[in-house]
This record gives sequence, C-alpha cells and structure tokens, in this order.
Amino acid sequence: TTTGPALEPANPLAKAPVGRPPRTVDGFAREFLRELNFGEGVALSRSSQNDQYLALARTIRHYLMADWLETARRRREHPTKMVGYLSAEYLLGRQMGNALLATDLGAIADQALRSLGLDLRTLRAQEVEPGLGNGGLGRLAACFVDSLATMDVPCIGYGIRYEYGIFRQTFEGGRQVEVPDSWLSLGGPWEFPHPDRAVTVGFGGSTETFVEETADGSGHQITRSRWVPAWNVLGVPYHYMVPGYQNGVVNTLRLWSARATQAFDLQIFNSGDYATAVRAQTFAENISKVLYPEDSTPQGRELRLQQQYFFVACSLKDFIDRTLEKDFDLHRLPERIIFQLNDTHPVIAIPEMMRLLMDEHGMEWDEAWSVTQRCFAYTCHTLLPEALEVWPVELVGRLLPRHLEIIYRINEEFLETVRETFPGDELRVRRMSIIQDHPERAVRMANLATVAGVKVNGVAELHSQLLRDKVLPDFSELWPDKFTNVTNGVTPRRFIRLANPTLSQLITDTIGVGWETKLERLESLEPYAEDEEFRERFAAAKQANKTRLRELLAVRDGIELPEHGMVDVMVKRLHEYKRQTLKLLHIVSLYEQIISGKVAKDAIVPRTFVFGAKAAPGYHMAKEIIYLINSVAATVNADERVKGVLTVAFPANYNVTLANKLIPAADLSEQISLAGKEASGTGNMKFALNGALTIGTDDGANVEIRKLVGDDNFFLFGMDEPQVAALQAKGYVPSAVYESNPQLRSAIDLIASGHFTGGDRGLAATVVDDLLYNDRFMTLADFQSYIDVQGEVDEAYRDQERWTRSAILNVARSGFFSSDRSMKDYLRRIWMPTHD
Ligand code: B1N
Repeated sequence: TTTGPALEPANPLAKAPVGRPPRTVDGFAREFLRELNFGEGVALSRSSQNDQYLALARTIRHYLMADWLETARRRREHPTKMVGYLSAEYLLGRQMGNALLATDLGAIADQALRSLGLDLRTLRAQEVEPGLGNGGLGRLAACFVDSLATMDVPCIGYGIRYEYGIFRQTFEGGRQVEVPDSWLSLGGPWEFPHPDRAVTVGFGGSTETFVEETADGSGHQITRSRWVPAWNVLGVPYHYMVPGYQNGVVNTLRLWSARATQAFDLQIFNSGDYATAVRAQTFAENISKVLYPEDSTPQGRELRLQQQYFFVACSLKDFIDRTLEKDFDLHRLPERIIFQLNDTHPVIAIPEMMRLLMDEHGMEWDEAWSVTQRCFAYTCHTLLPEALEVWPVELVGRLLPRHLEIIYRINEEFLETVRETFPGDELRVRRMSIIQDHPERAVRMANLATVAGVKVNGVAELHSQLLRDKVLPDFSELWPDKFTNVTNGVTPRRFIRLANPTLSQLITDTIGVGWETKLERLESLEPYAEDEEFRERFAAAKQANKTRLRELLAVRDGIELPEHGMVDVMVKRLHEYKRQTLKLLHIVSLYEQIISGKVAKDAIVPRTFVFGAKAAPGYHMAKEIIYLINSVAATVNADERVKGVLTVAFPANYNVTLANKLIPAADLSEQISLAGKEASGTGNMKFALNGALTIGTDDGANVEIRKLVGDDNFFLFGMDEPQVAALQAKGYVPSAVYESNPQLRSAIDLIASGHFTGGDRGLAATVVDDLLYNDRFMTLADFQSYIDVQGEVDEAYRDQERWTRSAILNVARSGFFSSDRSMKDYLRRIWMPTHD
C-alpha cells in the first residue's frame, strides 16, 4: 500500500516540486484565510481562537513543506549513514515559535495577522506544548534532533506518540495534584498520521524450533527458532517536522501510536462479542496511552516494557523495510544506520535486531551479531544504582520469549569471553552477567547495551569518569576503548533566541548575525564585559526579562513579586538527590534569623526565590517536599517582618514553556545536587547562557561550566565526589551535624515546630525526620558551606557592576554548551568515527 504511482504521469506538474507560498504579508494572510476556510471550515468572523491557532499552525507548516519533501528526496537519492535516535521521550515544547523562527516568518506572520485584526502572541499562547517527556533526558532528545536538522545531518528521531504526556501539575492546599495532559484534545496541527503505513508488532506466545538445510547447498542441517506471538498490535506512524534553523532542511520525527489490529478485531467481532472486541481495542491502544511520569527512576511495570518493545520494533522495521532501498544487503547495515539508545529504555532493540536478521532475514547467529554490534551505541544518563533498569526474566519470557532466548545466548557467549580474559574470577562473571540472580532473576539492560554497543557514553566529563570507575568498572576494564564522553548541550535557538529576544538582539547588535549556529562566537562578547555602555544594556535586558516574568506570574498564578532584588531560581524535577530541601533550609534560615532579630532585615540582599518542580506521582517524599515548599512560601510571603526582603514563588506546572520565561529572568541559578549524583544537568547550561550566575556543587556539567566561566564567576560550595565517598565510608550521621550547628538547628526546629504548617508538627515530620535520621543525599553535611557561599553571593550582588560583568562572562564563555557541539562530538566519537 505504500508504493507510489505505477504509471509515468503525463502531467508535468507531477514532477515539479511542491510550491512555496509567497513570503509577503498579503500572501501569508491569504494562505491563513484559506486554511481557516478550507482547513477548519469556518469564516474568520465566526472563528474561535482555537480555529485561528490551528489555521495558523497549518499555514506555517506550508512554508516548511517544500523543504521537508526536498530533504527527504535528497536523502533517498543519495543515501548515506543515518542516525536513528531511539528515545522513549521527546520533551518538545511548543512548536509554533520554533517553526516561525526556523522559517524566519515571525515579522510577516505578525503583520499579516494584525491586518486581519488578530494577534500573533495571543494565538501562540493557545498552543498546548507536547510534553512527551519528563525532564532533562526528554528535553535533550528534542535539542539533539533540532541540532541535527540545523547541521543537515540525516536523522530520524523515533519515539512514542503518547496520547497523554507529562501530567499537568496543580496545587490544592499546597499539595501536588496531577491532571491528565490531553494535549491533543483540541487538534494536533503539527502531526501527519500515516495509518496506511502501520506496522505489526507481536507480543507473547512461544517459540518453536525447526530444522532447516543451510543456504550453502551443502546439505547440512541447522536448528532454527521462530517466534509465534499470541497477540499483535499495530503501530501507526505520526510524522513531525524537525526544521533546521533557516537552512532549508527539515528532518523527521516519527512517533508511533498503538492501534488494535483488524485481524484481532474481526476474529472477535465474528464471534459476535462486540463488547470484548471493543475491549481488545482499548487494550492495544493502552500501549501508547500515557507517558510514565518517572524521572531518573525506572518503573518496572509490564506496560512500560510493552511500550519500549512496541516503539523499538516499529522503528527497526520502519528503517529496514521502508527507509532502506529495496534489496539492500543487510550485511552492510552498519554503513547506513547507527541507532543511538537514549538510556536503557530502547535497549530491547538489540535482541529485536538479532531476531529480525536471523528469523526474518535468514542470517546465521555470527553474521547477525557482527551486524548488530555495529548498529547500536548507548548513552547512560544516571549514576543512581536504583535507576539502572532491570526486567524480570519471568516477564521478558512471557512477553518476548524469542528475545529472552537471544539475550541468554548473547550472555552465554559474552561470559565465555569474560572467563577467558579473567580465568577463575567467578565473582566478576556474576557481576558482569546480563542476567542478575538476586533479588530476582532479571535482565540488566545497561549490561546488555554495553555488551552489544559500539560505544557507551556518559553525558558530562565527571559522569563519564564515574561511569567507568563506579557504575560499569568491570566493563571499562574489559573494553576501555568502548567508553567515551559527550557532554550534553542545549539548543541556542529555543533557549536563547526564542526565550530571550532582548539579550539576543543585544548579542546580534554587538557581534553580528549567525551566532545561533556558531555559538562559540559568543566569545567575542568577552571584551564587552569591560564596556560600561554594554553592561548597562545587558543589565537593562535582564531587568526587562524580570519585569516580564512579574507580569506573567501575576496573570498565570496570581503571584505578586517585588519589583527589585535578586531572582534566585531552582527549577528541575523534584528529587531528593537534587536537594530542593537544601534550598528550603537556606530560605528558612534567613527567615528565622530575621524574625528572631539575629539579623537585621536590611543586612541581606532582597531575594525572590522561585521554584519549579514536578514530583513523580508515586514518589511520596518528593510530594511531601513540595507541600513543605508551598507551606514555607505561604508563611514567608504573608509575614510583614520579611516583606520586600524574602519572597518565595512556586508557580505550578513547570514545563518547557515556563522554563523559557523563567530562565532569562534569573540572576542566580541553583545547581545544588550532591556531588556525584547529577549525571549532567542541562538547565545549568541554559541559565549560564542567559546570564545567570551559578551557585553549585562540583557535580555533572557544573564542573565544566565552572572551568569555562572561571572560579570568579561561579559560586562553588559543598563536598566534591571523593569527599562524599569518604564521608559515606566513614559513616555519616546527620543528627550529629544538626546538634553541632546552631544555625541549622534553629532552621530545622522552626520547621519541626509546625510554624509553616499551621501549627501541625506532623505535617513537616516526614521531611524533618528524614533529614535528621537518614539524609541519604547529605543535605545537612553541605548546609554550612552552602550558607557561607550564599553570603558571598549577597556580597557579589551588592556590587551590581561586578555582578553584571560576571553575568556577561557567563554568556561569553558558555558557547561550548550548544547542542550543536554535542552533535559534533557524537559524530566524531561515536557515529562516524572514521570520517576525519
Ligand atoms: O538526563 C539528563 C541529565 O542532564 C540529568 O542529569 C539526568 O538526571 C537525566 C528514567 C531518566 N537520567 N535518567 C533519567 C528519565 C526518565 C526515566 O524514566 C531515567 N533522566 C536523566 C540528560 O542527560
């Protein structure tokens, strides 16, 4: 059903490339009205804002269409090695602003809409962002596909079209309440469904062995295995444009949606059981129904493994059967594709590739393994041992019996190598085995990925080092060359140009155009740190962003922010290792010192503390911390004694859209995880690029930020990773820290007294007790250092000239953190290593 026209078309129009609509105000207005009338079926005078938004989105799409078709044609005609980015998450953020920027149509669209009595900003605000990811890992995937399109690298991003993305967070009585994110309910104008190109994916059933003669005609017989699934679902591809930045390139993001197969339906319909048939449909469609809202921790649920296998099976089939030219010799597959595994979520692709090559394309084990080993590379995003995915053998065997057989055989051959290399070291064999025995027999997905992948990379220098030394030490000893680093990056198009137009204009005025794709050019801003006029404009841009944020939070959340003072921002998923409670202890301590008269109100720099954080719905402690932050915010904001000096804002539902408004307004960026726990962080990069100074630990990419911006322009505090390890080994007793530090004691006592929780001590007890008697992430151990360095922050901020100079240097020296640079590193170190 997917082949093109069979006859040579007589009409020459068939050969012409698709037209490009005129890039004029009138042309745009006409195109928009056509969409509104013919696409939405409404007259302008009768149209709703949603109609107008949908028509506008489709209008902008038209301007990308010729480039999209042309990019695809070019790639088909001159096939080269492609990147298949396999990711269970893409946290895309709103599409319209990005599409306008990519096409450079902002001004035209603005005027055209105005000429029709409409307002571009209002229509842009209609868009519900596709929140198909949790946090950093999903946003990273979105930055990477943006960069690959901008660099004209052939790439297909493969993932899942969740019907419900990350939940919408609301607060009720200060507690997080999750609301389903039905982001598609008002229409999905950016997607192109292709139900005719659905692929079938099997689940369950059993394997059978049979005997076959070898293909060489020698008459030898071999035993083969094949999978007979018990049930199937269909994967329907939805295509999304991934436009490069003003370069005529549009790549594709292909997200899969699950449907019931017709065969499945029919069988049951014919039996006359309508209700059962409809239930079957629901069952199949559940697979792509909802994103698991966990971040940095795996959810070992059966449905999640179904999701993983579903999208990976669709993607491999799509690439082999549809993207490669017909009759391509699969022995040469590694010349055409490298699948990058975004964490372990897509790692089931490895046995799936083996199965396809052997059972569907007739390869022998050794050939298939040789091909598979060259087609995958694995990115690890964590250091938390509990975050390494394992799947119970029982579950894998039940859902994917053929894959389990293949995994066992991969493991057998691998362990043979280990035994040959390290004879007699059975403990090592057990540590390295792809199958763990305790606490239950399970498949270690990171081990599988490491055994099969060409390369394994961490996401920041420190993380990659710790990955080698602590997470996978046996593997790095066996294969030192397999391990490499690629430090994360962020797209400057979305996170500077779109998020911060005032700063962008200043940069362009100062160093000229083109920095958006050559971010190292920000270096040329460095001398301007000493230019008074530039400093003033820079400070004015920051002030304008703060004012805009004030206006936004007033309307969006009913939060009143003071006009002046430092904006101190901590936005990221709520996780104990990230230590939002350390930030909270700082606030409570300042507050306690003022209300108890230990510190004069005017002795400290007025600050607005802004939090943004979602907690995984099942993560009890994280939700208690959210409740406590909201309780402290309510109490502090209502207390006349600290008015104008301490303000706490916790706008609900932190997402990409809100990030774009918050980050440009920040003076201070909080990156305060326990050293050795945050793999990289990418928010830290966005803040530095928008001229915030960082207060941070020696962790993740903070290390590299500090190295680049310089010690004078970065506030380092806390233990480093070796110190953390030493304290751990010695035995850490948080209550002893509490006993010995009066300032800390006062802060914790005030929380424990129920001061912030309406007099109820119980409501604060979960968090307080954990800090005192557990404190797995050593919050109390780093408290004094944090407080001391926050004192230095105050002092630095009082000298506005010095602060602005440092902020400028943060921007000038952070060009390294463009995701374009990350992509160059992946290309050179992993994807096309022989290229130069
Ligand atoms: O990936 C980001 C890093 O910058 C962060 O430091 C890191 O915490 C984050 C299971 C994860 N690691 N692991 C996850 C997400 C969802 C899930 O279901 C794990 N996310 C990270 C980008 O490298």
